[in-house]
Formats: sequence, structure tokens, C-alpha cells
Amino acid sequence: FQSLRVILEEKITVNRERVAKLRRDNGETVIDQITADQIVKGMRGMRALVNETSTLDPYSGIKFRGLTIPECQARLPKKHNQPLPESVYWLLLTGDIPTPSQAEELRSELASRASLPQHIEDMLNSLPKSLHPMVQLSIGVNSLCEGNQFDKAFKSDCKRADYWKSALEDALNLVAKIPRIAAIIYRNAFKDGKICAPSQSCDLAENLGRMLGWDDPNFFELLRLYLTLHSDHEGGNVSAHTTHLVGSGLCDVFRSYSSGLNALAGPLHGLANQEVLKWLIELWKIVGDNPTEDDIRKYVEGTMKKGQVVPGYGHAVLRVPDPRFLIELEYKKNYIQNDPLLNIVELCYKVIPDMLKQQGKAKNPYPNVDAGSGALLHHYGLREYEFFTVLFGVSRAIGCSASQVWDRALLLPIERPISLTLESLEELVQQA
Ligand code: FCX
Repeated sequence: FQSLRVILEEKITVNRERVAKLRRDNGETVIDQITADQIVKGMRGMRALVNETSTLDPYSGIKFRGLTIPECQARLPKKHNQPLPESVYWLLLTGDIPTPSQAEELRSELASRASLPQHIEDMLNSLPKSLHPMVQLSIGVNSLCEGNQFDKAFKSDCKRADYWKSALEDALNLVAKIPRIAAIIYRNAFKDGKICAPSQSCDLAENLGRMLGWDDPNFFELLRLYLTLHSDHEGGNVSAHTTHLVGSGLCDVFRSYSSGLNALAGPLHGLANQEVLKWLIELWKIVGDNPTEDDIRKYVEGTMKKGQVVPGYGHAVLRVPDPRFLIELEYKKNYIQNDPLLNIVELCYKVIPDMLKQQGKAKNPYPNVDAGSGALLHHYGLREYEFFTVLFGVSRAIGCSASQVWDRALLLPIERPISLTLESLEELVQQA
């Protein structure tokens, strides 16, 4: 942990100087324009945020600190064939590929922080089982804010330049503890409520899998992949942006990310993975184990006729099949012999893009990460799809908390754009 802090301190000094130079030399330089369309259509394509941890290209997809996911898989310290989630976290925090001993240092640090205060476990156990798992997760993460280091620093005479240190402390606690919150929610909502303790010797993925109740190394391997794939998706997506926005008012990472989790719980965003599996299971029931392309077409037409979106397809930024979805398919090819539901996922990929192109509305007719993630979990026996977005939330804590450390490190101010009434927008358009 000490070495992580030292490395960050050095990098933060350098990056603060970069910000100062940028502002001094080019603070007034115009880099983009905003159209009226962008203002009424969800600010698509508007470059207006600083986010250090990852970038998203419409055609090549996500890069974590400049590395594609296949590059992460090849170069980050792994367990078996997938990167350790801890090495992904190190990469997002520092921009460096950790050495195996640095990844181990972070693994051990996070494992040592993995338990929850008893009163938080009691509070989670008292929640109604019927409360959606994402609401429970948001409550659990919010409640971690009690006694957080950031508030303590803020209320003491800590200098603003040092806020990042307490933000880092809280970020590590969030990533360490969120798997247990998720597992308690799962065991209470869908199993007998009993849960094993986190182990000091496991990585984040195995600890999560074991606390959920699995003892299958292949499932832990899938969770390693899952935690990597969902860890970050640049700063403009709904959950990352929400976390950043709330944090910009100097809320600690627990309350900021709890807000981000509520953002993730929308069906057009993270909840899509739940919606995809619900939709696929219904399709499977209708068409059976060996459907034809026409069977799939008929079902998709039904969804479109109802005016609903096809879940797991489309993206606000990507204009190609989501590389994360392609990695899911590759995982299926390498690890799973024959699974009827995953076969249906593949058949959908053959059929749906052309249908969406024909419909002519979606700017991106291709699958996103949610199109395949749920069917992989289903293969290993995790079938309660209302829980799926919780796993997304466990993973996204890695990216959102790393970003929040950098928000404080770069001394980013409170976010405060200006909204327009329709009338003022119409006037501005006339004057332009
Ligand atoms: N099925 C049917 N219609 C679709 C569609 C889909 N999968 N995706 C987009 N469209 C429609 C939109 O509803 C919109 O219709 P409208 O003009 O009548 O309002 C039109 O196509 C243009 O939308 P577009 O600009 O392509 O997409 P947006 O940037 O507005 O929205 C999302 C992007 C992802 C929200 C959209 O594609 C969608 O609803 N997809 C299904 C839900 C989903 O899978 N979400 C997960 C996304 C992602 F991975 C994540 O953030 O987690």
C-alpha cells in the first residue's frame, strides 16, 4: 500500500504541473463546438469532462490507461488466464502495469479490509428480501460513509492538495468491502442467508465467488474476466458521470458511488444485463434449444413491434460490436463446450444487427457488453438475473473510485454547467 501511495504522489505532482501548464498556455483555446442538437439529445459526443482512467473510441472501444482489454489480458499480472482485478485497479489508479509483487501487495491490502462492521451486516440483513438488489447495494455502499477518511480530512486542517490521500483510503475501502455487501444481498435474497467469511489469501474475484456460495475455479475465472470487463468505461457514461458529479461537491466516495449505483440501475444503462437475460430466457422458452435464425427474427420483431428496445444492443458511443462482447464470445469458445442459451446469444448476434439496420433508428445496431454477460453467469449457475447489475456495480467501483482519487488529485472543482430554457435556446439559435 505504501508503494502505491508513493507512486501516486509522484504522478500527481507531475500531472498537476501539466494541468497548470495547460491552463496557463492554452486555457482560452477552443477545442470543440456545441450544437443545439447536442443540447437536446443528451450531450452526445460533447467533449466536456476530464477523466484519467480510461478512454472510449467509437471504433476500437475501451482502453484502460491506453491498453485495450486483450492487451490487459496479455500484460497484467494474472491468476490462471485472466488479469487479477487488483492489477486492473493498480493500472487504473497509477497508469502503470503493476509488477506481480505490486499486484500482490494490493491484493493483500484489499483482502485485509474486506470485512464489514457488524452494524452494516445487521442493517443489510434487516432489509426486505423483495427490495431490488441494486437498491440494497446502494444503501449498503452509502452506509459505508460513516467515519470515512475524506470527511475527517475535510473537517480537520488538511490542505486541499492532500485531499486525494484520504480519498484513496476510502476508495480502497470501497473496493475491498463492496464484494461482501453484494454477497450478503445475494445470500439473503436468493439463498439461506448464510455466508462464509472473506479469506485473506484470495483475490477479489475468488472472495466474491466464495461468499456468493460457489466453490468452482471456473466460476472464479469468469468473475475475474467480469470484474475486468466492467471496471471502467470512460467518464461520460451515466454511472461514472454521476459519481464524478456528486464527488465534485466534495462528497466522499461512498456517497458519490452510491449515487452512481442508482444511475447504473436504469434499464438503458447497467440494468440492461438483467433485462437481456429476462428477454433471452423468454426467447429460449419459446424457441427451444435449437432455434433457427427465423425463430429469432420473429421474436425480435415482436419486441420491436411493442416499441421496446432490443436489450443488449446499441450504444451511445460505440459504432462497432462492443469489444467486451466479443471477448465474452471468445471466453465461451475457450471455456464452454455447449450451452443452449449461449448458442442463442451467438445466433442473436448473427440476426439482430441486420434487423436494427433495417429498422434504421439505432445508430449502433451491434451488441454491447450486456448482450453476453448474463448468459455466461447463467452457465455457471448464477441465474437470479435481478442480481446481475449488482455484479456490474461491484466491478464499476474499481473505475469510479480510481477516477475520484484523480478528481481530488487534480483539484478538479465543483461541476456546474449552465442549463437553458427552450426559449433561451431558441433565442440563441436565432442569434447564431
Ligand atoms: N433496439 C431498438 N431501438 C434502439 C436500440 C435497440 N437496442 N438502440 C437504439 N434504438 C433506438 C433508440 O431508442 C432511438 O429511438 P428514438 O429515435 O425513437 O428515440 C434511436 O434508436 C436512436 O438511438 P441511438 O442514438 O442509437 O441510441 P442512444 O445513444 O440514444 O442510446 C442506448 C443508447 C444504449 C441507451 C440504446 O442503444 C438502447 O436503449 N439500447 C438497449 C439497452 C441497452 O442495451 N443498454 C446498455 C448500454 C450499455 F452497454 C451500458 O451503458 O451499460
